[in-house]
Amino acid sequence: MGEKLRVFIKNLNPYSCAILCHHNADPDAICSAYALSKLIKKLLNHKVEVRIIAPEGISLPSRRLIECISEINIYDDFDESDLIFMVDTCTFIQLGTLCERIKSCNIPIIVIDHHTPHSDILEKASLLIIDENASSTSEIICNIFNELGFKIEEKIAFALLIGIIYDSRRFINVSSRTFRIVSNLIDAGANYSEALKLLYIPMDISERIARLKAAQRLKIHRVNNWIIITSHVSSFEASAARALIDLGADVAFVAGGNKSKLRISARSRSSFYNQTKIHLGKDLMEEIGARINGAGGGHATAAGANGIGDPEEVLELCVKLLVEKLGQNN
Ligand SMILES: [Mn+2]
Repeated sequence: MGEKLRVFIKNLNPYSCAILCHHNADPDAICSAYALSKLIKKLLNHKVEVRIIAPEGISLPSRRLIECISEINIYDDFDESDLIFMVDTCTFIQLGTLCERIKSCNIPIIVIDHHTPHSDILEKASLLIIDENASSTSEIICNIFNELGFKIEEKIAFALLIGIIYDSRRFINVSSRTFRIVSNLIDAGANYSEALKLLYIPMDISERIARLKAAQRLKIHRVNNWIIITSHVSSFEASAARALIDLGADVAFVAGGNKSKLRISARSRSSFYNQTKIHLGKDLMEEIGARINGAGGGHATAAGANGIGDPEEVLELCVKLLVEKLGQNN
């Protein structure tokens, strides 16, 4: 992959490059774009201008990131250039306001991504560097540095580490290959705890209070060996339900809003779903939604319903329904 990229860039010999990120660019997009900008400069013998462009802005964690790595400059508009890169972006639609312009331009486009490319990209791109087994686009950029024998400097290593941590959601579902790359980045000077600190976004005080109130008001229902928790808050019910799972519940139902605008948030531990096969969306919240003159649904372990009703009564109904489902399982 690295060699193909090197040959392509050397042959084209661009004097200006644009690296496009998807709209609301996340740390993986920003960090891979930053490292790629350094790589392009290493590949060419002359001075090349490289601009990182994030149409429609960047995400909150990305904003914290560029405050910390002050070298990263982000532009929001596209100027003519000799070569376009698209990183972490698998369809032109993700380019937001730049979509049509890029789609119809005559500039060569190189796509570097870890998502399955959309057909519009397959048709238009001059070179595709796709690795769907990679944890992140940052991981692919690391591989390219290594394949081409370029040293990864401390700042670049730090950025790439952040991209990998962010996209792998702190190393959930990664291969041994990712760990080897991360170990090399840390050896190159990237500070792991600094990277974690940078990605940590403190929770808003009202959300923390909602979580604490949910804990203060919780009711414990023990069914077989399952711990089912109900509680109510005025807002942040989804966050509160997640917090109750962290506290030790197997299933948590938290009501939010009020009688005329009731919201129920349901969460379960994945072990609960694996053992009982009770799908919170299909088996519970769809029915709860219908019973409270509203609608409900969601995923197996995270679901919700909206409607009308007394919070306490509806929570009781949730537990009753769940107990029935558990009974059917026995
Ligand atoms: Mn990504």
